[in-house]
Amino acid sequence: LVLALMTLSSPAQKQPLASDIPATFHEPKLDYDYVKRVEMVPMRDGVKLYTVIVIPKSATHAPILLTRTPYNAAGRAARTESPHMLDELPQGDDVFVKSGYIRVFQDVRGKYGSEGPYVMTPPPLGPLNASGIDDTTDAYDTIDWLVKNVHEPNGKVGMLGSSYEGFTVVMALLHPHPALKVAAPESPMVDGWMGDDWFHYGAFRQINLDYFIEQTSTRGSGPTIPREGYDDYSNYLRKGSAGDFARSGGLDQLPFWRKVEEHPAYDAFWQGQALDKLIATQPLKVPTMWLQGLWDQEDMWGAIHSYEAVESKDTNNDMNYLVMGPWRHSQVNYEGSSLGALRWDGDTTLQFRRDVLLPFFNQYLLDGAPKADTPPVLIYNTGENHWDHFKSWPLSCESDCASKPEPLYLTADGGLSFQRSTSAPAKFDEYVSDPGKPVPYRPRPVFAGDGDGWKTWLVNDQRFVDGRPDVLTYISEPLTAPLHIAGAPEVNLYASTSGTDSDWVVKLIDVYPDTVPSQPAMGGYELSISLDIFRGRYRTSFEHPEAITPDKPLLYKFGLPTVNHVFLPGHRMMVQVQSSLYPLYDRNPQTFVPNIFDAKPAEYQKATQRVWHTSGEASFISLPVVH
Ligand code: PG9
Repeated sequence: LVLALMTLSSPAQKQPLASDIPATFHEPKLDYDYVKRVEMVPMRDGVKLYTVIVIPKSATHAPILLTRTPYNAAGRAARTESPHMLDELPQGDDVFVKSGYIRVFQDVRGKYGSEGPYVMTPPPLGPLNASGIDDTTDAYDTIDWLVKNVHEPNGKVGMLGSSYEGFTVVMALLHPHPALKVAAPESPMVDGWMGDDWFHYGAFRQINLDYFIEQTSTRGSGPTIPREGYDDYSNYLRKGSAGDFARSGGLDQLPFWRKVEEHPAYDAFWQGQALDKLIATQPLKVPTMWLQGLWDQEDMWGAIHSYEAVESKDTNNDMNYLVMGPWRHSQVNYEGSSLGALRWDGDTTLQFRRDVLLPFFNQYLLDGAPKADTPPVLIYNTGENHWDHFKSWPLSCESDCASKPEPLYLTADGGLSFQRSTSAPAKFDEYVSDPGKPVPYRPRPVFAGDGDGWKTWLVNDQRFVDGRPDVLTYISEPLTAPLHIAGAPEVNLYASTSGTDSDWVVKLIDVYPDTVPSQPAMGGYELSISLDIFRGRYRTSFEHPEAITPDKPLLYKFGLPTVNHVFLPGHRMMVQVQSSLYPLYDRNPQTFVPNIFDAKPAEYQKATQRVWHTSGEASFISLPVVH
């Protein structure tokens, strides 16, 4: 009995709970139609890059399609967890998956799984980079490893990728590996100062401060700058200059932001990494299809300027190709039957990927594939709603084009005319630009998390600012015949400011008829087909900014983004002029200061802005009209 009582009162023997997580777990992948391998691929300096290789199980003698990314190779190769390669890989890979390609994504050095230091879009080897390593050597070493170490391939590699991934394609082209047979830089970041992500003609795209912190505060994906409110228009305004906003988010700890802050002008730092200039120093060695959207809200400069820079060296017309679709940034890899309120004739991105991109890649990569019937230039006609095939581009230019541009004058009565007026009723039109109330670039509230609002802002109905006292509007009579423009319109704005610095924004707009029976909501729509901003201090030199002489009409001459557009009968042409696009671009204080990033609150001053019509100073847009 005593023994029994002792047993009952002693504490129970402890039994640890068995873990529900086994020591190892193997996903049954027998029914998968692909195999995914991860390799750390060694570069010439010993640094290893994280590389995901997705191989169709049916692959024999297959080509490789390579993308080098700062956006997480593992994630890029895992859209869903699916046994089917078509679902697993990004939507835009569809045509390549169906054709049996091996797909490779690789983290650039320093991001996600890759070793080494990360540098934002690192400058090519040369005066700005003495390390012996850049994205050209990394692409070269990667391709070399892939063709030697992946067992199933046919030794041929194609590269493609959009935006930053497009930048890595262009870098690979500077000194391509012999196995790189074809390339498609999609909306590549090429010149961060002139017109891609960071600046446009010197005006800073301050919303990228979030990108700097996301990309460079950590190896993976970092935070964004905390906001006080929902509307970024107010959030940025409250902070002051872009520099103040950056400092409030702790960006002064980030070397890339400090580089940008130290180089607000187009000095050797930016010139030395402008890839359109570098790629044009020698003929292309790899057939290359430059492509971008006609409303590309991030990288509007890179593809078209690179294409134009190398075209004269493409003497046999068989290396340099241009594609411009009716797309937002990177839309080529998604669905393409609409953009904002605009509806296209079918899924334009799939049409392009299936009928143009794939045959082009197949020609160079698939053993025995037929020669593709690739048009040298393929551009969507955004007015008539169809693809146009051209032999060369542009169709209208000052020399070597069948048509010459024509000046479209901003007339004193708020009109537009191809005729220069001999007696203008007023010398100028004027407005007051108040940096305390900048013109929004899209309707407020500007919520940073609203991805769709960002992706479609370039096609917003511009009636949301038309009529503001700080926006000038010039409009033509309704057209009686179609008017085709094909090329880059050029702004020739004779303007004065009462300040000593100023931004000038010019929009070329297609105004729809008052009623559009097929799509009633488009009645009277003001569709911007080309717009840009120019920072006045760079009027005479992008490298050496100068204060503007107050109240003196001066010429501001700059190219607008390329268009292929027909203004249809019944439509009207419109030009709007304003001095801010906020908060996408930081405010010009309108007082000349050494560095706008450091402008003090008292330096932000109202200015009276005038657009001139007098005979020696008649403002016009040079329109690339096609006859
Ligand atoms: N437009 C983005 C980017 C490119 C290059 C540098 C920084 C940002 C992108 O979509 O990748």
